[in-house]
Amino acid sequence: MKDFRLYAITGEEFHKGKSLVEVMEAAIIGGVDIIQLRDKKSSKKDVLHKALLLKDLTKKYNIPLIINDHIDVAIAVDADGIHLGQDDLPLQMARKIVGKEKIIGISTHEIEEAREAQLQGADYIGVGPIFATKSKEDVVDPVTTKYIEEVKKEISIPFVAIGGIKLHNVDQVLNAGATRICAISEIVGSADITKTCQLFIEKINERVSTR
Ligand code: 3NM
Repeated sequence: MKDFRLYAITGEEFHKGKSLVEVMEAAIIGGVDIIQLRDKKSSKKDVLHKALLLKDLTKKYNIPLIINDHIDVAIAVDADGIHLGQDDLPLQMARKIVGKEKIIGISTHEIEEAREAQLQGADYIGVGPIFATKSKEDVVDPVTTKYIEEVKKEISIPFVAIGGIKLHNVDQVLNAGATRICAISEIVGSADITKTCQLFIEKINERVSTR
């Protein structure tokens, strides 16, 4: 897959009245280069509707659209990939359904899960939650930046740090060796989404170019 730096996941509970497309477009303009539709509450029909809107948007800006969990929706709208948690369909089964061309991302919370995801052919892994987060239900305790260091040492597929990452603490995440950042609330809940993303990108570029 094409590399990315800033990954935004939808979180409509933070949108403050703005539309899904408005929020995600502001993020893309600010430098987000991959987006994920994550909706654990809506009906399948509503998720499909949102996926179609985001498919148009990501096509316009030529960036990948990833769908969380709903493999059928991902196929129906010809999204670029899917993202799965540890309790979703196992990677090998998902791969049978979506084929080799689609991106598959897996959430991992410990090194054993990261190893397994790599072994099974994940295209990237999520590494988190680095800090405490209220954006995900039943989330495990923060894994801290130590987990980034472990992954950095052992895992060769791309990884993206996630969970409680804000402009004020992203330096810690980058210092630990992450080169890709993912956020929900700090991006979609921001009063100035484009500016927030630009500041994230500046910080990522500062660190990553010196590595
Ligand atoms: N997955 P925020 S943490 C969706 O650790 C998600 O796998 C996580 O939201 C993981 O940026 C998380 O608002 C929530 O903390 C991220």
